[in-house]
Amino acid sequence: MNQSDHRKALDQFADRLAKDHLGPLWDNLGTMVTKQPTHKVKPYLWKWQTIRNYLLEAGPLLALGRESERRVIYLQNPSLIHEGKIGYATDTLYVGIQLLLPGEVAPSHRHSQAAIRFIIEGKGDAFTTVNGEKTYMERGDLVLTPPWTWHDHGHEGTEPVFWMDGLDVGLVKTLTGSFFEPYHDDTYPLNGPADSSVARYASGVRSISERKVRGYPSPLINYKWTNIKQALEGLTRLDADPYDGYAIDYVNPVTGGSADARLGTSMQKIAAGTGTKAHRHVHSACYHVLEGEGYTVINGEKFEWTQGDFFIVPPWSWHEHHSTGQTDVHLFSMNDRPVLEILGLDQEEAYAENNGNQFIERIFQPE
Ligand code: GTQ
Repeated sequence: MNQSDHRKALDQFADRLAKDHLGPLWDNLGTMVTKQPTHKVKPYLWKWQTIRNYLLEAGPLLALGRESERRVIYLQNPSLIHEGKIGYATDTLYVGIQLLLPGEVAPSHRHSQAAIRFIIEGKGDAFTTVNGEKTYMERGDLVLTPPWTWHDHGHEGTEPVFWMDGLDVGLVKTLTGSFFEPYHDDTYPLNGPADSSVARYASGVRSISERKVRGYPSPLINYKWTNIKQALEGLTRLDADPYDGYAIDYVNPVTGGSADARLGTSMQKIAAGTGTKAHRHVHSACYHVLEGEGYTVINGEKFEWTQGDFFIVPPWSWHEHHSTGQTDVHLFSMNDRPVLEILGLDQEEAYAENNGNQFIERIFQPE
């Protein structure tokens, strides 16, 4: 057989296999086992003022109740909508921004997705209850709602409260593990004083009454901004990480592992006028700019941001952060690192060229 007859015979053979729902690995190994991660997730950036204005407009439009349990507008990554991935910021992560008005109740429910909340505007008079522990939410706090815990939100103050919701929606969907249940009442009964876990754990110590507490989920449900800020200030006496600046992971105080077992959460400080070198890693991340202004370069594209904005760093994408204002930058981010790490999949690589900084080829324009 000459070469083209040989190829034809193999193709005909493959066609016969396909009719019996079988396939030849020799034609498709490279598609299945790619040399590097492949995906369709593009970076994107959303401006805070746009989101905030839409939410305020939705305020009087939408009454909270069992028909519409949460007043949330989610980030839709335009690169994923074509695949029908509703509410996907990345293939694994979801981000919503929630508005709760004074006196409102967002009724209690639970789901198998892990959820975190990062408070954008709030003075500590709106709260979430998590399995009966009520925790008040202030700007900069990270609140955990571990998988399958009952949670409702309420508001005892006078000003609108905004926060970021992060859930592992895509991950759980891929793993076909989604379950949801409404509670039979609007609110779940309280089981003790408000913020008892903050009292017991917030300083990285443990009350002796907690010696028998299991490590899962994290017994601490609210990581107060005042404590996190202090931790970052402490780090600034040391050298900044070349890729992340001064950065912390939120951790479970019993195990030292990720605060939420599946959703990774970090806060990084990029000191005024400084920047990082570029690197890439398998885990993807959704960023929220808590404070400051600057830009992030992602695969050669410049994303300029100011306080309140959100942006996406897709998997295996070169990225570096730069502060441009007079004040320090604080970037909060959520990622899928804990899951990739436990599966042994989170590789990391430093950008080698140009002393570690990318050449800027494009400036991001919204679609
Ligand atoms: O507040 O419980 O953005 O269950 C998405 C799903 C918020 C919540 C979201 C949720 C919630």
